[in-house]
Amino acid sequence: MKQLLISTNFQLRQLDGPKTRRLVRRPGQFGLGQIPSEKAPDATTTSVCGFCSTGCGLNVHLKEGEAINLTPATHYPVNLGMACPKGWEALTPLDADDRATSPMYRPQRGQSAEAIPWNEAAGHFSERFQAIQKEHGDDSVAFISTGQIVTEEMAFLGALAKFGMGIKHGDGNTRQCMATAVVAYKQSFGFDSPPYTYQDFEESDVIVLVGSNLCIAHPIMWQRVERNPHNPEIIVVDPRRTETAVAATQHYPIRPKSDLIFFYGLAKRLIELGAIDQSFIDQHTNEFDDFANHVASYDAARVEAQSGITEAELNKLAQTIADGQRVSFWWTMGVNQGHEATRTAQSIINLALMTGNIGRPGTGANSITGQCNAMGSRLFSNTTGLLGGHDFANQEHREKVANILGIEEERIPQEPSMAYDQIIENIHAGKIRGLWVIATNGAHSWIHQDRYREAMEKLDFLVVQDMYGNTETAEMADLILPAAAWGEKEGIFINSERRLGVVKKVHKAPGQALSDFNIFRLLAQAWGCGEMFAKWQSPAAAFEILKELSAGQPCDITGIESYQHLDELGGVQWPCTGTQASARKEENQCRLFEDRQFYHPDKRAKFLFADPLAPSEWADEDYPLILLTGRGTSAQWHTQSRTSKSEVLKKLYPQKAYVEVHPEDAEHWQLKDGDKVIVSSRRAEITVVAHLTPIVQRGQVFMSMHYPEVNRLTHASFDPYSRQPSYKCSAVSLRKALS
Ligand SMILES: Nc1nc2c(c(=O)[nH]1)N[C@H]1C(S)=C(S)[C@@H](COP(=O)(O)OP(=O)(O)OC[C@H]3O[C@@H](n4cnc5c(=O)[nH]c(N)nc54)[C@H](O)[C@@H]3O)O[C@H]1N2
Ligand SMILES: Nc1nc2c(c(=O)[nH]1)N[C@H]1C(S)=C(S)[C@@H](COP(=O)(O)OP(=O)(O)OC[C@H]3O[C@@H](n4cnc5c(=O)[nH]c(N)nc54)[C@H](O)[C@@H]3O)O[C@H]1N2
Ligand code: SF4
Ligand SMILES: [Mo]
Repeated sequence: MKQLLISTNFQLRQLDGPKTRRLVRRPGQFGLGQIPSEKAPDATTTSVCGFCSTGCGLNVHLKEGEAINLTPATHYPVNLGMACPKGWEALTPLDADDRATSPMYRPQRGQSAEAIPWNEAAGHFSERFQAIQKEHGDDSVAFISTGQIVTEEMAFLGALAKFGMGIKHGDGNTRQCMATAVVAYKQSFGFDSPPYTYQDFEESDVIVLVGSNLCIAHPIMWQRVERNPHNPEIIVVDPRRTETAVAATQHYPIRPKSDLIFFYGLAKRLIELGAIDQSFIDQHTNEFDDFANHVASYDAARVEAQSGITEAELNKLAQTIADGQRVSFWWTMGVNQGHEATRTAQSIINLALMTGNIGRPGTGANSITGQCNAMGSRLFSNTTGLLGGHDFANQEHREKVANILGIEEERIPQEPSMAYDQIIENIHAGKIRGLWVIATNGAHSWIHQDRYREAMEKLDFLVVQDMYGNTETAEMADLILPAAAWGEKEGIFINSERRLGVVKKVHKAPGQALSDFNIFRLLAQAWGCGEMFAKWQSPAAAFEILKELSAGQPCDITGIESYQHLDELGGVQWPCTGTQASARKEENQCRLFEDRQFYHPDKRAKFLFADPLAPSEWADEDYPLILLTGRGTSAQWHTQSRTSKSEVLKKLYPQKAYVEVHPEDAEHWQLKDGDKVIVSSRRAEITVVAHLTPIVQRGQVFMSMHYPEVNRLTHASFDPYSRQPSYKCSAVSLRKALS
C-alpha cells in the first residue's frame, strides 16, 4: 500500500473505469501549455476548481449547455495547463446516485426521513429554530459554515444568520484549517494577509516548507516549485519523510510539536551568524530586541533535546537561509493544527521579518490555505470577523457595514462568534439547542468525534445543508436541505494567493436541489426577514455588495468590474482598486508589502513570541505512540463525500483505513504489513490495516483523515489564540487484531 504521489503526470489512461468522462491523457501530452486536440465541443467556458485552495483554472466543454468534460486551462496564471486527479474528475461527483434531490424531514429521531416540498422545509426550519430561540433565547441556535461555497453565498449566510435571524454564534470548518494563520497574521501584520503570489515558488533560491505535504495536498503548487529555474534548496520540516520530503534537498524530521523551539533555535543561530537585515528590522518592525533576548536561551543542545535535530543539522539549515538571496517560508497544517500553533506560525513569520525576506520576489512568510474558498471565508463569512475583513468590536466598522447593507446597526453583534469547539461544548451544556450545518461534515472531520456525535444527539433540532443526504452529519439531521454543488451555480472563490476566480453553472442540479444562495433567499422569506435582503437578488448582485464592503480595506476589490472582467484577466488578486485593475493587465499578479508598509497603525510588523508549552497529551506507558493525521493521497478529499463517487479516483487510494507504522516498531508489536491492527486511544479503539513504512519515525504512527473512524481517536486540544484543533498530536497504542 504505497503512498500515492499523483501529480500532473499521473497515468489516468491506465485507470479507465465506469462513468469516466475525462479526456484520456497520453504521456508527454499537455504538460505546460498544451491541451489535447479534440473535436471542438459545442462551446467551452471557464471555471475554477472547487476542491483545494490552489484554485486551478479549468476549461469546461459543453454540449447543449451541459458540461461533458473539462481540461485544465492553459493560460490561467495559477496552473498553466495542469490539474491534479481531483480537478480532472470534478464533474463526476455531480452525477452520483446519492445526491440529495429533495428536502428530507425526520419528524422524530430514530424514524426515517421523508421527502417534503421546499415550502414545508423552509417552514420547519423557521418554526423549529424560532421556537427554540423563543424558549431559550436567541443564542440557543448556532450555525457552522464552510470554506467550500462561493463567497457571495457565505457572505449571505453570515449576514442572514447574524443580522436577519439573530443567531449570534456561527463558526466554520475553516476553524479546523486556517484560524491559526488568520490570528498569526492579524497580530503580526495588522491584517489577515498572506503576502505571496505563486510566482514566488519559481523565484526563490531557498524554499522552506513547514508541516506542508505540498506534493499531495497542493500538487499544482508543487509543480510551480518544480518549474523554479534557480536550482533552489528545498527544505522540508516535517516529522514524516513525506513525498515532499523525499523530493526536497534537505529534510528536518523534527519531533512532532517541537517546531516552536526549533525555530527559536534557528532564529538564535541566524542572529549569531549576523544573517539579519538590521535596516529592515529598524525601519519596519517592532519588538525585535525583546525577541532576540527571548531566543538567546534556545541553544543547540536545547533544540536537539526537544526536536531531535542535531547542532550540525541546525547550523546547516541556518547557513542555507543565511546564504539565500530570496528565501520563502511556507507553512500549512503541520503548523496550524497544534497546541501552540499561533506562536509557531509567528516564529516562522519572525524568521522572514528578521532576514528581510518579505515584499520581494521569491520571499515571504506564506501560509498555504486549504479549501477552495477558505480565503473567501476569511474575509466574508461574518463569523470571527465582520464582513469584508472588519471587526465586530469596532463601532465605525459596524456603522459602515450597516449602511452598506441597509440594516440597523443594532442588529450587528459587538463581538465575534464563539469558536467551533465552544459551540460544541455549549451544546453539551444545553445552552445551544439548535444547529444549522452548511457544507461541512463535522461528524467525520471534527476532533474527538464521539463527543461531537453526542452533542448532535443532544440537539433539539439539527439542520444539514449538503449536496448529499448521506454524509455522516446529514444522517443525524432532523432536516436535510439539498444543495446544488460546484458546477451547478456561479460565484467567486478566492485562492491561496488571494486571487478571485469565477465559477460557473455548467451542470443542472439534480431534482429539487437549489443553490445555497437560493436556499438562503427562501429561508430569509420564511423567517420573515426577506425584506432585509432584498438587494441580494443574485450572486452577481451580492458581488457588488462585497465590493462595497471591501472599499478602503487591505482586501479592497472595488476595481473588479464584473465576473466577466475577472474572467478576462485570468482572475485577480486582492487588493485591486480601480487604478490597480488597469495595471494588472500588464502583469496579472501582486505581492503584498513591496512598499514595506504593514497594516498596523504605525505600519510596522510585530515580533511575537512566547515560552513553549507542553502538548496536553503525549506518549506514555499506556499509549506509547504519537498519532499524526493528515492528507493521504492527492485523489482523496477530506471526508470523501465527493471523491469516493469517482471510480477513477477510487483506484488511486487505499479503500480501507490504514495506519503507517515504522518497521522497527512493528517488530515490537509483532505486526506484519497488511495485518489487521487495533489502534486505541483514551477516546476509542478502531481496527485498521497496518502498513509498515519508514516514512514515519519510530514512536510515531500516521493515519489519513479521509476515513471516518480516524477522528474517533484524536485528542481535543486547541491553540489558545486561534482555537484551532490540534489534530496532529494524540497518544495511541497498537495491538494485533485476532482476526
Ligand atoms: N488531496 C488533498 N488535497 C488537499 C486536501 C485533501 O483533503 N486532499 N485538503 C485541503 C485542505 S482543506 C488543507 S487544510 C490542506 C492541508 O495540507 P497539508 O497541511 O500539507 O496536509 P496535512 O497532511 O494535513 O499536513 C501536512 C504535514 O504536517 C505534518 N506534521 C504533523 N505534525 C507536525 C508537526 O508537529 N510539525 C511539522 N512541522 N509538521 C507536522 C504531517 O506529517 C504532514 O505531512 O490540503 C488541501 N489539499
Ligand atoms: N484527523 C484530522 N481531521 C481533520 C484534519 C486533519 O488534518 N486531521 N483536517 C481538518 C481540515 S484542515 C479541514 S478543512 C476539515 C474538512 O472537513 P469537512 O469540511 O467536514 O470536510 P468535507 O468532506 O470537505 O465536507 C464538505 C461537505 O460539504 C458538502 N458540499 C460540497 N459542496 C457543497 C456546496 O456547494 N453546498 C453545500 N451545501 N454542500 C456542499 C460535501 O458533500 C461535504 O459533505 O477537516 C479537518 N479534520
Ligand atoms: S490542485 Fe487543487 S485546485 Fe488544482 S485541480 Fe487539484 S484540487 Fe483542483
Ligand atoms: Mo483545511
